[in-house]
Amino acid sequence: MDKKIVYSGIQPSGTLTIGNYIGALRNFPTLQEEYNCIYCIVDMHAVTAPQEPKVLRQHTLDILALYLAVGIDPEKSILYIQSHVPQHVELAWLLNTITGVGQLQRMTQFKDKSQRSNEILAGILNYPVLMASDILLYQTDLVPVGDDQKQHIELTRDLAQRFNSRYSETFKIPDMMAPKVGARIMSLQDPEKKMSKSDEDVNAFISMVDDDATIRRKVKRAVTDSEGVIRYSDSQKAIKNLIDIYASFSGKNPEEIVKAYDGQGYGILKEELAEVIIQGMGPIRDDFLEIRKDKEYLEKVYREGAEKASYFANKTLRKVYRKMGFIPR
Ligand code: ATP
Ligand code: LTN
Repeated sequence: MDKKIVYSGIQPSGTLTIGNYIGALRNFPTLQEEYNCIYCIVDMHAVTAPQEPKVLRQHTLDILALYLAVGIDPEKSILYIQSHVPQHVELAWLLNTITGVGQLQRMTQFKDKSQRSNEILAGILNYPVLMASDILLYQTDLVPVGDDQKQHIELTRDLAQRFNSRYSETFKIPDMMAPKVGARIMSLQDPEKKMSKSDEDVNAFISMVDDDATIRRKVKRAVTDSEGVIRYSDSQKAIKNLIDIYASFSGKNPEEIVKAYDGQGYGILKEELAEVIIQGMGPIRDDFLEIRKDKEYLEKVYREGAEKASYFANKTLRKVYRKMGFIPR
């Protein structure tokens, strides 16, 4: 039997955080041993928020370098930039014709993002339709993403089912795949909010490329609470989040960590947490800094990736056009 297809994407909307790493990126290289993996840099999604052109270019190449630094092998997986495969946008237009506006307005990410700006842009509303196209173009079986993407995956499944029942079997119905621990890492400054690379407060997140001193400083400044007790409980969200990060990097489970720090203060937990993060991120950061210098290699990877991705994307898109009644070229 053919290997299953895994598809995921990350937006070049900033420097990746340890939340992106734990919730998604970290699992990508392991998956390539068992599945046919396709990993994308979703630049068309990133422009739904204002981007400085020069910075967008840099972030796009940096994410590619990070994909490589965590161990994604371009010989095993397809690595490419979304805007290099225009079929994504073509399919998104077609899927828009079967998507309810009400359905899009109910997406929590849309509600959050539109509340924060005074003008609601159509791109933010349509964002999940483009994401559905990314996934459906490749007949994806599994989508490794963090918890925040659950609603978008449900919409993707819904659109695939709707299309299939209207025009006959065309798309595979994908499943979401979230990590057991760390599917939702919270902000270090506000444990009610998810850690986000586009947070204005740089102390709210640890970037994958922060240096050791910055990591120590940010962990030290992380908010805690006045209880002074180390417990893994929803009533102590900030500490719970620090324990989740600790667990993800150390491989220990939250109960073991609570036990190890029983009766100790937050200071020592934070100090050791910083070291655990440094141990986990340090080697990746160093590889990243080397890889990002090699512009020719990066170009080779994304060009070859786009060529491979286009082949599969075309195959699905031609089928979609035919089923909908368009005249073939
Ligand atoms: P932004 O903050 O710019 O809106 P983002 O970091 O939420 O972006 P992406 O870059 O597209 O969004 O996310 C890439 C992957 O990282 C997705 O699979 C997403 O679910 C996951 N992810 C993002 N934030 C977290 C988090 N705080 N905890 C766990 N996983 C996360
Ligand atoms: N919406 C996602 C990023 C994303 C994605 C995808 C993830 C765009 N297209 C396809 C998985 C598969 C986010 O905001 N994290």
